[in-house]
Amino acid sequence: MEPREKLAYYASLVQQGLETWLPDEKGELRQIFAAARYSALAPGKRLRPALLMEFYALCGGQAEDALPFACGLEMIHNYSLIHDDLPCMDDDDLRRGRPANHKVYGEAAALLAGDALLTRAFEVMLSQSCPRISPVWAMKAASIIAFCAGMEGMIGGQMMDLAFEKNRPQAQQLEEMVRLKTGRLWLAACAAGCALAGEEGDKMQRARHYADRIGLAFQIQDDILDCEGDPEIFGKPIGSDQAKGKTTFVAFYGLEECRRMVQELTDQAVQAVAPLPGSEFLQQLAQELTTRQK
Ligand code: GRG
Repeated sequence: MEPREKLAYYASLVQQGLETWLPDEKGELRQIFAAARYSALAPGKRLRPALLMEFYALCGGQAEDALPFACGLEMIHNYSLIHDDLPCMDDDDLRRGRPANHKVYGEAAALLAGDALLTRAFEVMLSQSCPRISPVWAMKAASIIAFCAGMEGMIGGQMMDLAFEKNRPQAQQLEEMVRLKTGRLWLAACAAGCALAGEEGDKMQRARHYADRIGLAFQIQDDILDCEGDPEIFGKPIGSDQAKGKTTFVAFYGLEECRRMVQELTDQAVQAVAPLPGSEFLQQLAQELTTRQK
């Protein structure tokens, strides 16, 4: 399968999985399901679940068997976006070109929708896992994902980001914050994919290195797009980081240097997986992220 075709295939699996595990509930629970579905079923790129399934397949698994984990990770990603948009966090009105969750359902429901996605993620990962996946490996993968989403991961990074609104960070602190806040979910995708297949050796090491490099490149590209992207395609206003006084990679290094850094990090990501047979999709995906517009 061509890389683009494969990404579309993975995205379609994720869409089906999310429809199954976040059904259109009627009755008393209609509102919480609707709020969770509004964000989770929105047109995201589904990159993290695609990476999880691809690394699982690269380690010898059947990609479809990892779907509960891929969807769980996507639910966690969506919970973080809902909470990130809240007025007490980044206070954004738009996400993926549509009103943010709290703009449609209100702040209290948005908070609960995020919580609901986080808990549902672990329910799905730990109750739907496939008989071909050893429970020990499933537990390992779930614990990697929990660690990456938690205090030494995404939540810790978000807390650092909030602190940086008062005390401007040094470049190294900014990089560390980004590694945690957004990088750790890339790590979760790549490492959990390997762990589900019982892989702990060379491929796991390469997956971790790949995740680290694309995670940073992705965030720097995000900062570039916040300066010069097309708001229609990017799905939110341009210049919002600057308007909020956020310290970004562009503020430290300038646009030209940031473009160079994205390319360098991408090359390193490609090199990390290039020795692995069947890694063409991963290589191509890393390259495509350098030219992404959304
Ligand atoms: C509030 C607990 C909590 C965490 C928030 C993830 C996060 C931490 C903040 C997101 C801030 C942000 C928008 C960073 C830019 C990088 C990023 C995560 C972009 C969104 O990811 P994509 O482009 O989204 O993969 P799609 O829409 O394709 O799913």
